[in-house]
Amino acid sequence: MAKNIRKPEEASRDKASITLLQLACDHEYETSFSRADAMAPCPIGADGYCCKVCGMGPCRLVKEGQTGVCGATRETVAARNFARMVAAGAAAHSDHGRDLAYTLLAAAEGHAPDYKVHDPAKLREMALYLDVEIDGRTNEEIAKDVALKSLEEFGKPQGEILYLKRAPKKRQQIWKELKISPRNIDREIVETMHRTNVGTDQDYEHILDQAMRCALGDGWGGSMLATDLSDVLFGTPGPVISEANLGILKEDEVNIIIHGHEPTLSEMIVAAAQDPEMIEYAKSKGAKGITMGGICCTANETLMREGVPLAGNFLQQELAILTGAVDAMVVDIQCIMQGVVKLANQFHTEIITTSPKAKISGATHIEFDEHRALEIAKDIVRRAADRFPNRGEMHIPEEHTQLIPGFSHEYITYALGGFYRGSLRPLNDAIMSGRIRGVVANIGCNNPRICHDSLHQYVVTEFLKNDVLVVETGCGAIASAKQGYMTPEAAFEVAGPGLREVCEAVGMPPVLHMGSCVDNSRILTVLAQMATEGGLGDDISDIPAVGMAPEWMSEKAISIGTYCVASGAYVIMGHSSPVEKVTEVNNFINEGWEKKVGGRMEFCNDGEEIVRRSLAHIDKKRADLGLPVYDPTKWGKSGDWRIEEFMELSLPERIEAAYGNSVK
Ligand code: NFS
Repeated sequence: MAKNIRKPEEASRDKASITLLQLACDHEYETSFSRADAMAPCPIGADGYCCKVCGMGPCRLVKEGQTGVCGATRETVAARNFARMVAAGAAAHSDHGRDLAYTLLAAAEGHAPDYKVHDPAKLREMALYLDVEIDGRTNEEIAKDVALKSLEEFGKPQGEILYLKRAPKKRQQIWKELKISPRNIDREIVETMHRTNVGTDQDYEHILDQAMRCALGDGWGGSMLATDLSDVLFGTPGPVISEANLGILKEDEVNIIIHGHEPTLSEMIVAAAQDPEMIEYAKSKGAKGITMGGICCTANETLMREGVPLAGNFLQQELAILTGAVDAMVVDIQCIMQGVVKLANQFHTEIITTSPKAKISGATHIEFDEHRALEIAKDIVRRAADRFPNRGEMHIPEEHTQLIPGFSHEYITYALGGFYRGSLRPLNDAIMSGRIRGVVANIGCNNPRICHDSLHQYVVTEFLKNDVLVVETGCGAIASAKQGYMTPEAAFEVAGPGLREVCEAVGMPPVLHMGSCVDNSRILTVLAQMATEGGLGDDISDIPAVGMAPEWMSEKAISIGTYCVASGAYVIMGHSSPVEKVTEVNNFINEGWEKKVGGRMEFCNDGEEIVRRSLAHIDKKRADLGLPVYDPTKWGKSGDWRIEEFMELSLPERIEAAYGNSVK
């Protein structure tokens, strides 16, 4: 048994999770929290000193100046390990994008009757970037070519990724000069693996430049295509009302959790669960209906488009099973803990794997086939209903919070500028005037080495108080949703005076949910548009903005962080650095990269310090742009939120409050 077992309230900040962690302690159920307590991280690997790229090792470079059997230095080893993390993360995001392109192709060719083009406007926008002819052609004809062109982006023999031209001109020039413009998505991943193979690229700076090129192929390639293709197939998100946290599960309904990343099957399960025939079937098993809930980025995908409630983020996948109320957990790819199967065996829950790429020993495998998607989805829903009568004791937590997600970049420009002149101008103006001090993109995972949701919740609260607009994706977004920060009302309660005025004028929450982790490409698009809109410089690196993944755990987060840096952003990763102890490499990814691309990556696990560094960066960028010094006392004197207070005043006092001049 581990010596340092954390109490539930030390392991999570989320009340629903704390309740279930107490249950796990009482009944000795194993979770990622208890496994993390029981096993300290390997110190050699954690410091970046472990090399296992060949059979002469693994080499443990624990002494200063020590090299591997081949002579590789600590710097080479740490840079190789880092670059391989980027390659794995980029591969995961991008392969997800590729599958969506195949789905669009099948739909366009009539082989996948359950899918169609949902957003023809987005399809046409994609066509423009991918050089696909649109005049006089049907949606299906365009969709077929868009799918084929998208697939070419993964392996075309010549040229560069076409979406790079969505970046500001200056940024494209920087990439060109540094020779880090990705040529195609797969090639940069393969080349990173090649160069980090034993005896190949052995100059840490050169390896890390390739890591940036590989990551750019993710951000401006695989992920951006994944986002666009999902929008084309399932619709570009706009605001919807939904709820977050495990309290969305229902005692008297069949509860199905969809978990993983791809929207392809989960969208079908959502459709199947609404089918009257399926609802009748659930009733025949004694349930009153069917409830769907999402975990991880599948949750974000179906939330953004269909309003499917968020059951929780990464660290809540096992906790969902502990409720005893989940009849089936349907998973596809990425961020699915193998531990869910062992735990589910102690409950009535069935774990169903669906991806041809991902099986888990002990789980039921029902392979997804896009050609008969709805039929498979209905089978899965029936299986879940069949489990309903087997339920034992249930422990559904009370917590569930309202939220309004759906902030695609298209919707943000519409909300700010209207239908006919959609624009980011009001956002740039608000930043220029100082009403909004800057923007933070808070993204990424949970990590059981960190008190669950604690850093997400702390930093976001502080940013809002300091008039920083927060945009979010992934599990960070789910943390804020559970905290109640994704309703317009939250602006009245937490936001500083300037940000509150903007949120009130637009009717938007102070924290904008922009989707899943591949949808960080939406954030790149917003930043690129802000840079070209005018007034905030002419490149992403000029904007008073910071990106962060304070509770990161996945290699995907390292890829995201790296492409944000290569795009010019200051990025703070929380938790620990995989290269922290290798000073040269650690310095290179902040100072070295800053000299090259204007962005830098730092690792910091102290919430206060993350906030301090972020605000200092935002204020410095404001000063560099010649913008007024941030002064919260200038704002907050207008707005509907003051009406009640206003109505209690006498007429002269009202005039004074409104116009600032005294009337006697
Ligand atoms: Ni992103 Fe999504 Fe969550 Fe982290 Fe995993 S779900 S792709 S990797 S854990 S945010």
